[in-house]
Amino acid sequence: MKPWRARVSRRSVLAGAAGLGAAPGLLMAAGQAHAGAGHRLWYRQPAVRWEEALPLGNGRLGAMVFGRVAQERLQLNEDTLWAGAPYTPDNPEALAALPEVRRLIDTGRFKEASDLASARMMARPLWQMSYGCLGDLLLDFDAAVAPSGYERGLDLGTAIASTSYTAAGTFFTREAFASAPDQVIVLHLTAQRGRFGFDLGYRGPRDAKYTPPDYQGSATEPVAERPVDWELKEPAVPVHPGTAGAADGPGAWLARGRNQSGPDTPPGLRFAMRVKVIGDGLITESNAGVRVRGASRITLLVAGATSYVNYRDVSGDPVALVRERTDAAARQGFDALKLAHMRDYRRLYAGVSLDLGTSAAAAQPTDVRVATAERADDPALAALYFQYARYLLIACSRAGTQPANLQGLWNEGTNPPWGSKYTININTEMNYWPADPAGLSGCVEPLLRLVEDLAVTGARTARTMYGARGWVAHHNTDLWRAAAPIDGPYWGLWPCGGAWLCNTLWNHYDYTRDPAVLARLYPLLTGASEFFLDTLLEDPQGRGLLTSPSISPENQHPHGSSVCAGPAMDRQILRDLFEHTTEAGRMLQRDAELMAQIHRTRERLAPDRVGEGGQLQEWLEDWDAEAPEQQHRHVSHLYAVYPSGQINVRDTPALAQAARVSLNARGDRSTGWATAWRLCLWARLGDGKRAHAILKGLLGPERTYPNLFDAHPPFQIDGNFGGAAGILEMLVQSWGGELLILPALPAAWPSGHVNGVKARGGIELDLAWAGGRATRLTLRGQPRQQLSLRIGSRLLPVQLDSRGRARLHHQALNQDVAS
Ligand code: FUC
Repeated sequence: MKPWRARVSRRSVLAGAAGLGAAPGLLMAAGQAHAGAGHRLWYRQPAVRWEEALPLGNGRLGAMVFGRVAQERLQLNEDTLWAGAPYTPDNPEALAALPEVRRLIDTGRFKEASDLASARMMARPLWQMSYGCLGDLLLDFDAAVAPSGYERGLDLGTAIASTSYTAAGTFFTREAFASAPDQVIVLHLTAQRGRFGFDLGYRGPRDAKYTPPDYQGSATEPVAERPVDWELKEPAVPVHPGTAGAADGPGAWLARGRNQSGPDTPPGLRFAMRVKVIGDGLITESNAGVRVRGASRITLLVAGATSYVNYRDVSGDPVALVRERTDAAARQGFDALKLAHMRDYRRLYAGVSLDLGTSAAAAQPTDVRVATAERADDPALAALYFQYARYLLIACSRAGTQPANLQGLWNEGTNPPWGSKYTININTEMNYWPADPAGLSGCVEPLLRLVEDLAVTGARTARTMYGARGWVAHHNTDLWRAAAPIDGPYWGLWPCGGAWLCNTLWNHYDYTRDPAVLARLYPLLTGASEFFLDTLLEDPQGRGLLTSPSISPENQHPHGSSVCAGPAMDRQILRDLFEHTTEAGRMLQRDAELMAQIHRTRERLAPDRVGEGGQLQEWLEDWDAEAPEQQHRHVSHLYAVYPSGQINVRDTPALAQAARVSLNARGDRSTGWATAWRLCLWARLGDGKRAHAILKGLLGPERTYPNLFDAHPPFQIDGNFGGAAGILEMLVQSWGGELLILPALPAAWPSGHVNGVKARGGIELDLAWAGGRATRLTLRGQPRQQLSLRIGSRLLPVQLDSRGRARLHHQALNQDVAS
């Protein structure tokens, strides 16, 4: 089998995109990359900044690939390498302070309530532990010559990153992927008509300075216009003090280290990274690294692990793991590893396609498309962004791994923004918004496991800090499943993080209708509900049951604090939580009395209110117009519109109109994730034009980095996932017992198709449209399953056939259109 063919036929390019048809070792030819543009990011220059490098991941192990010529850099991550050790942050003083904090809130002394909560009710330590990184592998090449025909890319169809160029008459290729079946990162290098050599070194976890929040990506410096430094090398500074490395058998090198300490918490984890080099040429190892000379074909196999077993057990043996994994991979060899990787990856990625039309911009390198996204008409970039989000979720959240954190899996140093933790007052939930609709139900399992852990740690928090049954989690958690309020009352004194996670998981159940998920969810839902049965308070003015103390996430009301009772979001989240719990109880025929109590409590939650300005009130009081930050990024009180469906254009038009007023006041542009939320909200409200305008801003250089990572800024992955959910929400929606076809289709996407996406009730669908009208709809579900389709203002009942299929053509879909 030839490892490389310079001329690639159209057929084999497509086969490459489709995965298994392609010969292992096959790369796309330079200049032909755009043939697979629907599934490919590509560039004409190496990555200088971290946000230009291309991410690989098998759910657990991640790498950022820079594709540099004089020195390749693989920046590594392992999803359990966090700071600290198992710890208990619950503050026993909180229980005594609770009645007084509530009393101060009741009497309008919000600032004093916040000060008292700050002194007595916050977690100890006040901050959670940060996610870290596994350091870098640096390959210093022995002959660096300015190349010609340079190209690098990431094929989403195969999850393989590639780099190719010619230098001094030699044609060089590199391919890299993160294998889930074999638990290694693989980097394969070849040379034709020449040979190469390199020195492989390792740089341990550093306190890398993360990109400052005012970084504007290619808005200020289009990457394509920057002079390319082919000689660029980063200094191989010594590995950090806690890390030691040594030769570890033929062609192998092993690093061992300890994690960082965290706030008031000693380091409790050991980690290991092993790289094994196989191939031709002379391969020699020393304690400094591995040296390769005179090679034409080399494969690097990289494994990383920590001693983390679960949030209370850190007794694992990472050295044994990385030795086993790299040695087993070496026995298989590159071609077998690549084939197994593609087979495994395609199982998750294939099956969902999206075509929103194309334009001249689609032939450009990805960084150029981002730079021009707000000006040029590039519908295919939206489709690429959607598929990239699917790629990213597969890469950072697989059954058995940690869930996607604030940066998914990818983080450069030991001091990431917001600790790269799990912020559960929006960000973690948003990470999973597209999972089920976009056909990736298989990626949700880590979130379910995280909530199972939180239900244990959060029960201790509920007992210790509130004297309550059930479990609670506030606005953040970490690898150690800390559940107490952190950072300060302004951000942390919010008891609904666990409840929102439960609602997110309920959606997962509702899309899949998997009884095993329902069974695991039930105790989590009842526990989350019980906490609120014990802690909800009667509003002194008789408006219903309220949470107290709480906040409307991170937004200050006009009375000197964010601390308050009964913000709209809490009441909305609890309405969903209680409904999901009783629905689960009913289906499983469990705990009838408890279910009746939960149902009665739900009825007594204070309802949503419309304020003087016609807006949906963010707080129980009509404070919105005087709140200091009118364009605040969080739109917490619009939770009821999206992701929930409590407020919608069909059943609650007056509240939906109030939500529009609130959204208009907040503005369309915000941080990355907050822009994506606005996109989802306008789509849910049926305004495709507005949603599309917001999407263009999200895809532009101020909110998207050259590697298509979302820019909060800095990089935060939630915007990628929220953006993908929003794109799909413009085409297909599933709420209120209906399946909505093209509910917010913008004029900019007159024709297209989306195949393999999901709707509630275990439905899969393929949809095509032309001239802004649906032309074909195929539904797959259970035999004889009944559905309500909404197409425009028309409701169309459909029953699937005995095989669980239905096909609707143009005529049935457009009966109201005069022919
Ligand atoms: C919440 C947001 C911030 C940021 C942080 C990680 O606190 O308000 O914008 O996304 O999470």
